[in-house]
Amino acid sequence: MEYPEVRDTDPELADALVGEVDRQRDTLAMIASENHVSKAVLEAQGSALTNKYAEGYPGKRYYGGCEFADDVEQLAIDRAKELWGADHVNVQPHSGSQANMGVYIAALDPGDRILSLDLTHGGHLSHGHSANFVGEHFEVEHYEVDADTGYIDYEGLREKAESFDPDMVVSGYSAYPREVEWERIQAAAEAVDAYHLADIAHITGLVAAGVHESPVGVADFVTGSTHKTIRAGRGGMIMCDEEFAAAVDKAVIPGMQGGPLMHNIAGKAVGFKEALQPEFETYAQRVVSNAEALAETMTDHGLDLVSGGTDTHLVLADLRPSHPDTTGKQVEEALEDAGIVLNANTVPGETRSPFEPSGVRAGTPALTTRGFDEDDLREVGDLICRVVDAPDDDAVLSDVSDRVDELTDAHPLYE
Ligand code: DSN
Repeated sequence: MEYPEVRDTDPELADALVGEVDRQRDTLAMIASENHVSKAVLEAQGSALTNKYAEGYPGKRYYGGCEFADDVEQLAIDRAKELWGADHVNVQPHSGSQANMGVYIAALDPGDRILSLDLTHGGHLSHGHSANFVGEHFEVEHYEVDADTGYIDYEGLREKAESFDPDMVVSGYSAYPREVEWERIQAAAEAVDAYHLADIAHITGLVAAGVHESPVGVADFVTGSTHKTIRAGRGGMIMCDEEFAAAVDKAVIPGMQGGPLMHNIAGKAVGFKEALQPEFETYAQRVVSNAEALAETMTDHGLDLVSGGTDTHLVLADLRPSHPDTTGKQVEEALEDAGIVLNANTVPGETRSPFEPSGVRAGTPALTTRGFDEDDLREVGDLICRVVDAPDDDAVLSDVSDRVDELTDAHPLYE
């Protein structure tokens, strides 16, 4: 990946592109929302479709010259339907947040009420944080995880739904390590005549592979991003029953977007085809077993994991019980120095600022793509714990960095 054309015209930019490929090759990508897409997905995203405007939908465009754009979008739609079993799929949202925006536009009026998980308990900005457009345009109330178990407090959710009387309940999370009980949330939403939006951004791949229960056919709307565990082109998508299809399509365009990013939709189509192959199920199972191995190692080392472990692709460690004087940010920065890239994260009952939170979140989708197995993840867990114990110890960071070099060499990327 040398980008010779870019180097010819813009060497400065080429340095950054090559630098990023090398960074990904030489470090362990453990940000739970990241993955390494295939070269085929990269190629599709870099195609001439970036030049094409195609407002509308396959067969009903506002512009001419859309025959190949139609083919590409239809392939993405058909493959998504097969992967997730949805009646209707819109693959045009530019991101997971915009997929959520599309659903709010389709189903709600400004000022309506949304009940969603608190951000510090694992939710997402686009589920109604006060600094987000959702918090500004809707009345938002939050449910939480149970303080003792770290699992969603389903009973508390049901009670909040009864007292708050929301128009929509949002489920699906960004930093929640456990299987979600979609049916219970659906029942709570139905009891107060609210819609249910399940945002499976993080677990699209796990759901497609049958490794996590699917909310499709349970919730009224299911949204997702397409580049996390599903490992396709970057962006978002909305799934729903036929009864909401017209409203969703109208919400996406003209409701909130103009021209779809056809090159990204091509990347989505390619990644979806890859995910339809039998190997993808094995991949998704390994993502989870690798996360379990990581969780066990961190727990054995004395770290406190929210909910005590994981059923998914991520772990969330609360540093306060074991390392009260160490923040997630310190750990994130020290680990990055040693070549392990994860993120500081707020934890349920957070007592610090979101800029210097008390937890760290780590995920296994990208390492699993590189071929890391459970033994590797046990070793990576050990390396992480060594840094958590001594984030300021240069000798430790240097040791860990050497071992990261060996691990990345043993699992090459984008050869
Ligand atoms: N930024 C993503 C994450 O890390 O969870 C969600 O949008």
